[in-house]
Amino acid sequence: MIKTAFITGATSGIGKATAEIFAKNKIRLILCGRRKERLESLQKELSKITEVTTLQFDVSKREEVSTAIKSLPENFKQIDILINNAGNAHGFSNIQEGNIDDWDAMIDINVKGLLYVSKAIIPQMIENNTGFIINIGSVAGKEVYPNGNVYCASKFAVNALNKSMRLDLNPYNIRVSAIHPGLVETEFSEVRFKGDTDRAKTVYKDFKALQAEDIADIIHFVITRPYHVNIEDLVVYPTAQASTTILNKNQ
Ligand code: NDP
Ligand code: 8X3
Repeated sequence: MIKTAFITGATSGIGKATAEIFAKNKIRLILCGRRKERLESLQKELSKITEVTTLQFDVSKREEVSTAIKSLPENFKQIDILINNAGNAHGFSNIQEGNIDDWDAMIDINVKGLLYVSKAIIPQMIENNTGFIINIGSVAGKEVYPNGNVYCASKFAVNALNKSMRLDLNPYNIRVSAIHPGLVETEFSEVRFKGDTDRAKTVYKDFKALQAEDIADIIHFVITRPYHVNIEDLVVYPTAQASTTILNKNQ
C-alpha cells in the first residue's frame, strides 16, 4: 500500500535527502518549510516520481501550523509517517553571553514546533490505529558540550518527548522512533553561525562528516521494518567522531 509522509524541514539537509529517498521509493510526500521557492523546486523535481504537495509554514507559529495542516487536500489528509525534522542551532555562545532571541528560537522551533506539528497530526493516527513518528534529535540531546547549552537542552527535550510519545501512543499501535545524528554536513552550521559560511565550512573540514543522505538512508531503513518492529532510538556518528567533544581531524 502506498504511504504518505509528512516531512518538516524538507527544504534542506536531512529533510530534503529524506524526501528524495522516500520519493524514489514511491512514498507520497507532504513537504514543509518556510522557503517557498525551495519547496516549489523540490515539488517540481520529485513530482516526476511520486505525488507531492507542499505546505509553507513556520513550525514555531502555532496558528500557522494548524492552518497549514487543516488546508491539506483531501487525498493527503491521511498521514502514515511524520518526520519531525525541522530545527536548527542558533548561536554558539557560553551561557553567560548567550543571546536570548537565539534561545527563544531554539526552544520555539526545536521543541514547541515539534509539539505543535505532532499535536495536529497525532489525532488522525489515533483514529486510524496506525502511524509512525520519527523525531530527529541529536547527539547534543544525549551529551552536552561547551557552548551547546540551549541547543543541547532543546535536543534533550526532543529525546524526552520521543520517549514520552512512545509511552502515551502505545495503546494506539503508533510507532515512535528517534534518530540522533552527530556531525552532518548540511546548512546547519551556516544557520548556527548566522550566515558566516567560512566558519561553517571549518566545522566539516579535515574529516569525513556524515552526509544528509546517510541519515535519510537510515530513516528509510527504520520506516521500512515490518510493522511489529520499532527501532526506538539510534545514535549515529561519523567514524571520525567519538563523542560530542572528541573528533579525529586530519586522520
Ligand atoms: P538544515 O539547516 O540544512 O535544515 C534545517 C531545516 O529545518 C530546513 O529545511 C529549514 O527550512 C527547517 N526549519 C528551520 N527552522 C524552521 C522553522 N521555524 N519552521 C519551519 N521549518 C524550519 O539542517 P539539518 O538538515 O542538519 O537539520 C535537520 C535536523 O537535524 C534539525 O532538527 C537538526 O537539529 C538535526 N541535526 C542536525 C545535525 C547536523 O550536524 N547537521 C546533527 C544532529 C541533528 P526553512 O528554512 O525553509 O524553513
Ligand atoms: C548537531 C550536531 O554536534 O553540532 O546536532 O550539536 S552538534
